[in-house]
Amino acid sequence: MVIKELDTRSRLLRQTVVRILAYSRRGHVGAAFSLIEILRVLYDEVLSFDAKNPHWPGRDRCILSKGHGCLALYTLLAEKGFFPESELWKFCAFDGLLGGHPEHKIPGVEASTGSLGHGFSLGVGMAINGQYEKAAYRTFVIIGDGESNEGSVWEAAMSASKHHLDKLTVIVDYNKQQSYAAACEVQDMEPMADKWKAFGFGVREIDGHDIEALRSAFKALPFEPGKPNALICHTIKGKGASFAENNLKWHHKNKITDDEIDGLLKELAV
Ligand SMILES: Cc1ncc(C[n+]2csc(CCOP(=O)(O)OP(=O)(O)O)c2C)c(N)n1
Repeated sequence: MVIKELDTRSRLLRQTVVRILAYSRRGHVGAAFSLIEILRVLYDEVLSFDAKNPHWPGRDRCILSKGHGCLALYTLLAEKGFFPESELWKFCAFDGLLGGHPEHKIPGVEASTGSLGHGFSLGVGMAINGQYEKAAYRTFVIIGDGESNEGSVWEAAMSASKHHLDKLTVIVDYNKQQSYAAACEVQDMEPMADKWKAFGFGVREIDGHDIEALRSAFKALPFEPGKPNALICHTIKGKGASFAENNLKWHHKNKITDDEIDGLLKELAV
């Protein structure tokens, strides 16, 4: 799988994440950088939403189940106007809106996540509700490959397939890393695509940093009418900063230094 060079927009979004870090000095950098293109294409081109009316009933639902990647989500939500940009600079501050994991009270956040393995079940519930109400909205849930070790993910998958939830899409941020080891060493999820197929999903695999591939995958939904969708995105944890890529030390950072901030910004220069 060829991972393409990052374009200007992707670099600028990552720069915003780094500017947040310059205030907070902490955060899950690798998990956020892995996700930027997935969230960017969703919020720029795919999701229906009204940032000034976040609970609009017709909105598409989008849940970041791997909630520790929230620096990427907050960057997009602020840019779209769900809350003032100034909140970004108070990430994890006592007087700020944005904590280290997404909370439902934050405009644009559909579900509180961070305890891995729950977001997909919540999304299945929302999709069942949409089906029951014959609503047009779609539901998207982003999970991690490490998160997929949780049995609850697969209970949700069985239920999604039983109910033929073809307006539901699970997006797997498949960066092959966990918090403190390679995903295959902790609990290998291969064969990933075959697992989702066996659970009754229509499946597509793409490079999760390739904007065109993401666009065309979302346009192709549902992959197989009558089946829920699994979009497996091959990604790189820490994508965009060479020293952070696939480097477990960048899963979560405490006490980020000025030199580290400068190093990140240098690599993300446009
Ligand atoms: C139920 C639960 N167990 C453990 C953790 C601790 N934890 C936080 S991130 C993480 C790794 C997750 O890996 P993955 O889903 O692949 O996400 P990545 O950071 O690689 O994008 C773990 C185990 C947690 N948040 N929730």
